[in-house]
Amino acid sequence: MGECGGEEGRDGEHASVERVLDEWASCVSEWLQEVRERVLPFVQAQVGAGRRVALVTSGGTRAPLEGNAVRFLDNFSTGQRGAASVEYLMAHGYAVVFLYRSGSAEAYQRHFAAITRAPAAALQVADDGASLQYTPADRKEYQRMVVAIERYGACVAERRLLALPFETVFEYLCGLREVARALAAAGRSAVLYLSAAVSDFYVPLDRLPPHKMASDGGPVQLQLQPVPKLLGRLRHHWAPQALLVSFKLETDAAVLQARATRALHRYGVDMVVGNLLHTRRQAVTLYSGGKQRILEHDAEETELEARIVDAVVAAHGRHVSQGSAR
Ligand code: 9Z3
Repeated sequence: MGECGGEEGRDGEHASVERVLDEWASCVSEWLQEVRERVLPFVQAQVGAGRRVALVTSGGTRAPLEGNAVRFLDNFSTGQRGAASVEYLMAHGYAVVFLYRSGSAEAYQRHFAAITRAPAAALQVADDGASLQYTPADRKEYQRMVVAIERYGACVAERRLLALPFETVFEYLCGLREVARALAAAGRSAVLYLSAAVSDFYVPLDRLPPHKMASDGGPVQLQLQPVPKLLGRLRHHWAPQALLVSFKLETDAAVLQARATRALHRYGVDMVVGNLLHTRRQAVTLYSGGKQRILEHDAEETELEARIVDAVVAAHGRHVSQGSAR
């Protein structure tokens, strides 16, 4: 998967990365304008209130294969990691910008799914006709939902969560630049927590067939372009003072080790959270400052994301105090 992305390797690529993003930005201008209008006042309000602010990216990106797209190149991710992490960051007092793939898991609301999955017998229209009664089958699930509803209500009232849904890899990368630049105002109080699963490849917009590709003309050949690498832009240009936490997903443990270490050294990432596709719910490895630490899911009641967020918040505390000691 893409390095959401890495440092541009050669001189002169900086300008070309920005040019590619500018081109995409003009294609998603309405969406981006809305992001801009919402994110700037949000960040200013949080900085004014003296809060730490996190950007959490979540879910998979999608790249269209046609102009009027019926087919897409999509990245696997349920959004569970990102959505859960938002909740734990909020519990630590952070304000959060949640840039997530529409339709993937949402912070707090993921716990309400018990209602939509409930059998008809568990749902009844109340006597007043204006509300629903829900009889839970699973007590623990119900309690988690009640807590989530209360916390969701509190974070809406406190205006500490800004949720921005995206669809395509173009929206994601342009949105990432926009939000990161806005977060620069928070200096070292900002965290970039990049758990979205980002496509490595896309078909350039001017090479997309305008209409649905015919299936009766034999094999179709696709030429995929690599997605520009953005970690270097984030680190050195867009939000240089923020704590930068990137995620790495691989299917081979040796490759994971090599690529996670490379992201630290080559791109100046503060922490890499490494995981393997099939064990990502059981364990992650944290790589930071030449050290490695394995976090395991060891208690039924505690999500692994709570432990990841604890480690990130501790690292962020050190990051903030190193800044004030300068
Ligand atoms: C991750 O590694 C996330 O932990 C998962 C979470 C996507 C595995 P779920 O959403 O899964 O809970 O189902 N995210 C980063 C994936 C990615 O694309 N990483 C890039 C890479 O590996 C770096 S940005 O090259």
